[in-house]
This record gives sequence, structure tokens and C-alpha cells, in this order.
Amino acid sequence: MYTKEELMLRCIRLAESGRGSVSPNPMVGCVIVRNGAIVGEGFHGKFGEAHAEVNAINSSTQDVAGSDVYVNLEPCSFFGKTPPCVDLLIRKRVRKVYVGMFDPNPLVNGKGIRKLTEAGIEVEVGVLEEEARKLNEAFQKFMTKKLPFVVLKVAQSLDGKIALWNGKSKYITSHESLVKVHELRSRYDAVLVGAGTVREDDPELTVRYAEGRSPVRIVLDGALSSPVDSKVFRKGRTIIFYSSVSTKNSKEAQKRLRTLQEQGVEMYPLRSDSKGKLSIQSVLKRTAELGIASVMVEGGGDVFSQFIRSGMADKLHLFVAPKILGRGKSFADGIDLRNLSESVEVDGIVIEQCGVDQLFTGYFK
Ligand code: AOF
Ligand code: ZN
Repeated sequence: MYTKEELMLRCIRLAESGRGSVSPNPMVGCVIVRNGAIVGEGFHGKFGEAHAEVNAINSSTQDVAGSDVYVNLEPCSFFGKTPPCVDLLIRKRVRKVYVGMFDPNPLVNGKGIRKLTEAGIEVEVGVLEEEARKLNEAFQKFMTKKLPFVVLKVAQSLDGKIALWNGKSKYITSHESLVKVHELRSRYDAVLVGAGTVREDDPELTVRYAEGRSPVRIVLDGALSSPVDSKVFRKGRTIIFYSSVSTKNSKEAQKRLRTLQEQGVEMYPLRSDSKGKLSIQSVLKRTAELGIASVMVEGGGDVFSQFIRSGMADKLHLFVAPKILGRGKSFADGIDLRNLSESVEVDGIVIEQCGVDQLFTGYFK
């Protein structure tokens, strides 16, 4: 006999198989149990395709009438790209549905559970709720705030430097950390860097040292100053956000704009301050409108500081290499506080070893 927690954990593991291909939909897994045995299981595998419950029912080796259904997200109750899962569960006359968490999608949010209950199906909500929420933390933010989940990925030395005084920063951390970074890139919808990082490091921002697909690349380039032959513009989907104001009267910027467009780069003008610095709020709003539910920010220092100052960063992955770089740049140099009481707090830090480095993961309060 399995416990309900074991079965929900199985749903979460199954759900993770959809990572990288279901966004901006949530990751969902489903297990069907009859007389104490698992008779069917499935997961949502691709955006626009069948939901976890449908796949689990279709995979079942037995009639599912009278069975217990485990699913990490409340079954949906509306016609989206697919018909409502609750209708299917009711039609199949299942006995009880164990749910990890409510669906934050306002089109569902409690309606799925109500419909099941009204049809006489028992429902228990909140099995491994914390784990279920963590799995779909990006979906939760995207659904409720209409903004992407924002993760800062920083690599620094023991003395807190992300680059030398002359800007050199490639590579501070170990090979194991590099592999981990590529794994992280494969999890998030997009990675974002500032034009300075494109100029200094010429990164590809693809997934090469881990399994999985490469993310969309986003470059914040207010003045459109990135070299048009940068690696980030060569393959895959790349987006540039630039300032409509600071590029308007520059012939040079207009020329780059056309060249990059011809290269297939997606270009979007945004609001900026008088110096051409883009508003983080408009960057994120536009990103969400493009259907991108999570973004990992990879630098540089100005960009990290801007995101922290905006209060719109959700999560931090901080790699710390056992080295001292001396005079150099920190990822938070752009934050200028007068009182310790204003310090930015990071919650629930977990520390992992990555080769000789340590990875600190936590959440901005
Ligand atoms: C479920 N099971 O496996 C998933 C659910 O456009 P659609 O039809 O794919 O609907 C997407 C919405 O359905 C999504 O925003 C979320 O509310 C829910 N996702 N629900 O019962 C699943 N992926
Ligand atoms: Zn569904």
C-alpha cells in the first residue's frame, strides 16, 4: 500500500517530465489507484496538448470507475486548448480525487473542486501542498501577477566580486557550477542579460553542458550598442528590448536595429529614463505578454541591482567560488542604502556544493 504522500510525490516526479515544454502552462502529473495498485499514470507533456488526467486515464489498464485519482494541481473546469478534466473525471465515475494545490488560474481556482464535489466525488486538497507549490512557483506568479517569475543567477568570489575592476569575469566558478547553470537555463523560459555582458563576455546563453532545450535569450540594450555579430544573436530565439527615446535620433542605432531585425532578432522598443535605462516594470510586463513565464537574469551588476531595486526579483541562485578577486565589482553595487533596516532580505536559503563552489538558493522577501 502506498501513502497519499508517496502517490502525490509520484505525481510531482511525473509532472517534472514536462519541464521545459509545457510553459506557460503548469507542470502536472496524475496517478490513478485502484484496490491499492497504480493502474494508470500520465503527465502534461507539451503546451497545447492533453492534460495529465487525460493521459493517466488513457494509460489505465483497467476501468477507472471507483478509483482514486492523485493530481498535483486542481483539475481544470474550462474549455481551453483542451476540454475540462473535471468533466472527464465525473464521466468516468472516479471515487475520490487527491489534489496538491488549487489552480491559481482564475478560470479554475476552486471551480474544478466545486464541480467534482457537486457531482458526488470526494475531494481532498493540500496533499504535499508545499512541494506542489514549489514545483509550479513560476506558473503561480505568472497567473496571479501577469508577470514572469524572476530568478537572479550570480557567480561571485568569496570576497563578493562578480568581476575584476577591468570587467573581466569569465569564468569565476568551477566546471560543476557551469553544468548546474546550464541545467538551470533549461528550466527557465528565458535568460536575460544587459548589453554590457554581451559586449564584455560575448556569451551564447544556450544549454550545452546539460540535457534540455535552450531558453529564449533576452538582451536589455537601451542604446542598441551590442555588436551585431555577438554570439547571442546567432542561433535560437533572441529578443532585444531597447529604448524608443535614446535610439530615435541615432543613425548608428537605427542601422543596428535594421541589421538585427534582418538577422531574425525580435526587437521591442520600451519606455526608459532620460539616460536610456529601461524600466524593469515595462521589461517584465512585455516579457509576460510574449508568453514567457520565467526569466533567469545572468548579469551584469547594473542589471542585477536594477532588478533588486525594482522589488520584482523572486529568487536568487548565488554561486560562490573559493577565490578572492580583490578590487572589483559586486552584483549589488547599484544599491545604495543609508540604514541597515533597509537591507534586502533573502529567505529560506539552502546551500548546495557544486564542485569547489557553493550554491546559495533563496527567495527575495
Ligand atoms: C489540469 N491538468 O495537466 C494542466 C492543467 O489551454 P489548456 O486547455 O491546456 O488549459 C491550460 C490551463 O489548464 C492552465 O492555465 C491551467 O489552469 C490548467 N492546467 N490543468 O487539469 C493539467 N496542465
Ligand atoms: Zn485539465
